[in-house]
Formats: sequence, structure tokens, C-alpha cells
Amino acid sequence: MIGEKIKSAINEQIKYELESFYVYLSMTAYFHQLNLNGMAHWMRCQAHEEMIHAMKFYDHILDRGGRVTLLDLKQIKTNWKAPLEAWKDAYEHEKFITAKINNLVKISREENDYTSEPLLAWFLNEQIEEEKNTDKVARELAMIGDSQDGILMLDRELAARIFTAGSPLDPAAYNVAV
Ligand code: OFO
Repeated sequence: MIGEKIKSAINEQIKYELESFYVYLSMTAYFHQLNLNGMAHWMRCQAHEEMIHAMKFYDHILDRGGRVTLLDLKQIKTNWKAPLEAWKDAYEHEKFITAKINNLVKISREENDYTSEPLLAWFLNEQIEEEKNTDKVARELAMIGDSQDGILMLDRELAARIFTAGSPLDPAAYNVAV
């Protein structure tokens, strides 16, 4: 049975993961509007991945006999000055999520909740990837500057992201590398 304190912290993390879904979906819409369809594709894959993150936490509470309670999501940003600003925001958002995961690790240790450790270790590793990927694109865009050719080349590169996981509501989807 999951302890009350770690359960409510993980429950809150579900909200952050769903907000991440919402952030990336909002960026998807922004890039579609700019006709940067490779970036839109990348963001849409990322939104899908965030929904899977939310469901991993959801199932963890459920599997340990807890009750999930969904919390309000905040209004997120819907427009950016330029692609670079959106990617910088994505990187900042991932750093925010990393801090939240670190806090979950802290609480689980304080509560001697060793059962959460494998799941939280997975998320710690995942955050290394998430920060690295968003920071890489932000840095590349900063180097490209106002070059339309450079932005289009990067857009084509990002169109190649392959995401094969099934429905985030299907636990079998979690077994696919994302
Ligand atoms: Fe972007 O990793 Fe979950 O939130």
C-alpha cells in the first residue's frame, strides 16, 4: 500500500506531466501555424510521450492500492516570438520537471518508500534526455539566427523523429523506448 505523503506528491506529478503534454501540444499548434511541420511533428511526439509519463505515475499509484485524484491544470502559453523562444521555453520547462522529480526522490527517501525507487530512477534518466534534446535544438537555433535556410534544414531534421508507442492509455505502450 502506498503511503499518503508519497501518494499525494506523485498525484501532483501527474498534473505536471499533463501540463507538459499541454505545453508541447501548444507548441505543436504554434509550429503548425508557422508551417514548420518538422518542429510541429517533434512537439507532437513529445506531447504523446508526456501523456505516457503521466500514465506511468497514474498506474504506479493504482498498482499500490492508492486513489488517483486529478488536479486543475494551469493555463499555459499559446504563442512565442520566434521558434528559438519556444525551444528555450521547452528546455526551461524540462529543468522545472527535473526539479520536481528530484523532489519526489527526496520525499521517497524521507518516507523510506523504496518501492518507488525503480520508477523514479527511470524518470531521473529520462530527464537527462529531455533536457539534452531541448537544449540541443535551442542552441542550434541560436547559432542559425535569422537564416531561413538554416531553420528549414533543422525543421527537416526534426521531422525524422520516430515515435512508435501506442496509446498512452495502454500500459503495453510503456514498454516501448520513447
Ligand atoms: Fe518532459 O518529461 Fe515528462 O514532463
